[in-house]
Amino acid sequence: MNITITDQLARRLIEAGGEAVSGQQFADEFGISRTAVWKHIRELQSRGYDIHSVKKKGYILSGVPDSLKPEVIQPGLDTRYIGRRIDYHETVVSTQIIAHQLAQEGAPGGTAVLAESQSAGRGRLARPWDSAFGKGIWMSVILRPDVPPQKAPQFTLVTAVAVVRAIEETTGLRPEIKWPNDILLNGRKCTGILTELQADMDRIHALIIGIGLNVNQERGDFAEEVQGIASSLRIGKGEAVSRQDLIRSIFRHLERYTELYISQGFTPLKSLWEGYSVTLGKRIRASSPREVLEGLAMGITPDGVLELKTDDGKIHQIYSADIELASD
Ligand code: BT5
Repeated sequence: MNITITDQLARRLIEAGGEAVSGQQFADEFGISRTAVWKHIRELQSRGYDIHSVKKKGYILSGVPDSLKPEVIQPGLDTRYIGRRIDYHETVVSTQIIAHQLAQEGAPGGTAVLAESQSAGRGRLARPWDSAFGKGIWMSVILRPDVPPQKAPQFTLVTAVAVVRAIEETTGLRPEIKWPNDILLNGRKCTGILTELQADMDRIHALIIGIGLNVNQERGDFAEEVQGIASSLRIGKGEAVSRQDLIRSIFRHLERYTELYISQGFTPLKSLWEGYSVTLGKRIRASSPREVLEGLAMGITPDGVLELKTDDGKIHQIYSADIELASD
């Protein structure tokens, strides 16, 4: 990944936190002339950076574009590894596909693939994921936890907790989790999580965690098929939400909760997860390609498996399904 001087200059300005940086300082740091500095500044302005120059002081940054480029996301990011490498694209088929390729090529754990839009974003069972340009967070994070493959499904639940916490922190909204991979806002889906695996029988090589988060869509921005079931943070809050703040917060919470899960197992996360659940204690219908079961959602096991009690008193362990609240 090539970081241009223009991008490095942008990063430097963001890190200056609103303080002026003189043209001479830039020229010295980057080994270029002051005229060249000025040209890079012009380039940044044309990309939407709000930069003005103050006589005898230098350049001051007072606004960044609504972009997910690494030079905008990474300043101020306080994670150890998640988001330290960002692979940014305007349009991709699916960030999952790119993340799988990067993982196979040996990309380090924590690498995040981000796109402004996806032409064929996907959900579970290859269902389509609507990914409007510039309106959401369409991203795939590569993790390389040293745990056996049986522990992979719980990463969906761990990620759900991380994303909910990040939404709360950034917007003050209070989303809920629908087992296993949906996050809801006022009963409508605002986030879907897709956990995929590269593994052999006893070892995970890479987990590819896909997160699709509707941030700034208005109702009309959604594809017709999902308009009746989808929501966005903007719709919930009534104002635009910063995708940049949200991504940094997701990275931070994801790192913290995955570390907790790896070191202490699911138990410390279980009660957190339960606090956000809309599923537990309700009568639900769980559909999987194999069967449809209806009954009471009793709880989740320490492994994150859903326990459902059917009317004959039998308790079923459900590993993956689509859940609807059943009308009794
Ligand atoms: C999911 O699947 O919810 C997982 C979605 C993961 C998407 C991310 S985006 C970044 C990364 N790259 C990818 O290609 N994928 C991941 P599932 O539980 O199967 O739900 C899919 C269903 O959600 C669809 O059949 C629609 O009904 C609905 N849906 C599609 N787009 C939506 C949207 N933007 N908002 C809300 N619901 C949507």
